[in-house]
Amino acid sequence: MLTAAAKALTCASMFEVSSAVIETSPVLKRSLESTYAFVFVRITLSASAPAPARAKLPRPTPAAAAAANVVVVMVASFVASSVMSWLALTPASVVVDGDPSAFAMYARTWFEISFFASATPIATEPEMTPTLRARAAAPVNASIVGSSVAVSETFAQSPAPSDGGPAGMRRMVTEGPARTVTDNLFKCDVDVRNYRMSPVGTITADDGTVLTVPARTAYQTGPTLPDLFNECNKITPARFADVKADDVPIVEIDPDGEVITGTIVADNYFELYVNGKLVGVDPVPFTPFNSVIVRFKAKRPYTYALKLVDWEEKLGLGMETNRGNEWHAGDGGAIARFSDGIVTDRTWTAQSFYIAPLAQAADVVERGNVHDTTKLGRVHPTAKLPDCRERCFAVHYPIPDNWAAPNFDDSHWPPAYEFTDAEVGVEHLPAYTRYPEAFAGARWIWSINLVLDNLVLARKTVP
Ligand SMILES: [Ca+2]
Ligand SMILES: [Ca+2]
Repeated sequence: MLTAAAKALTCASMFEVSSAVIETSPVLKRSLESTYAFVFVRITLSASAPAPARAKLPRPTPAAAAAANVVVVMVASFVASSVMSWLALTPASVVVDGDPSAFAMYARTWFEISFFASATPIATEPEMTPTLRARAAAPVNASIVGSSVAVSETFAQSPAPSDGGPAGMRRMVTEGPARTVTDNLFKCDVDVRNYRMSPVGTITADDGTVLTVPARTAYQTGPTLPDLFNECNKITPARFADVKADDVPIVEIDPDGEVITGTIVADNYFELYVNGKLVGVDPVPFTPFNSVIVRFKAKRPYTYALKLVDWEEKLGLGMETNRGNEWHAGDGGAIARFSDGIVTDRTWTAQSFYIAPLAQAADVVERGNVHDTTKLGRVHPTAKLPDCRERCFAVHYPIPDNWAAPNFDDSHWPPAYEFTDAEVGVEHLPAYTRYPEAFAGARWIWSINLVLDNLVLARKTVP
């Protein structure tokens, strides 16, 4: 039997491809709410030994020819499965979707390709009658079914395809509300309209990581930045010309640097770092809306880094009360202008690290380096908000320890997205609109989704 198989293999290796037919057929697959179109290539090879060689060849027994067929199909299947696995595990090569079900679809598609491949006779020696071909294909099909089931299960259990991708792309998923740790970070001494408590909580992600929501901040430990406009401190200058910038203390980054003045507004909270050093924190974590003026001394080159938080009342769920609806998803935004000529705009980089509320974690799709939720809408009022309420999901990404450092490589972060005053909803905020010269030329920035992205890190290096 072994000798016969060897002879058949010799025979098979001398086959030449006399014709190749490539067919493409679209296969529509429905998964969860989405329909994906898969086009797979079915290759039918009709092979026969060249006439001169055929005469000299030992005629393989039907069993040997069948065994050769099995070996050829097995090798082809192994190569195909290796390519599929490689594609599926290489996010740069295949970005179909960010959820495990997409992997399962790969596996199913792989099974179909394998099935068609095995059902297609590869060796078409005259001895290979239809019955013999079917008999030869049977064990192959059986082994492919077995391996496909195993591959399918492996893929279905895999985390997002971003695993193994660029650093920082590992997603963590949470479901439901966080546990409140702090009821309120900030109390306004003045009775103002639109005051909100700023709670902090913790929630455990699917991988066991305990996350702080809406964000881990330096609010309680870092220096508070001076007010440009803050109703709670009764600092509300009528004009920017009334602001005494010279009275603002200078934070020293470099002793021999130049003094730079900046004005910043965030919806809702920000921390400013220069060269990895915390210059200061936003005095008001949530609302009322406020603005700051900051001065620091730094020497070029230096790097601005902003931690930006859209605060929340429903901890872990990215929601707050709005016009009587306690399950409203708020939106973010930040704008800054510095005396060195730097303004917030699309030349900054910005990445999202906490995305909520989501009906399902699969709504966040890692496209290249973007944590994309575009299909849900990026701004109010077009943003499609889920009705999952306290059962909503959130997707988090680990924050690199050195994200604010000048040598942190942010080349894998997307460019910041710019938003209009109307999109951010700040057309009537005196903390911002009262001082147009303080923000001239600057644009509101955020990561791709102004509504769903709740923790955003942004950077800009000044050469
Ligand atoms: Ca604020
Ligand atoms: Ca939000």
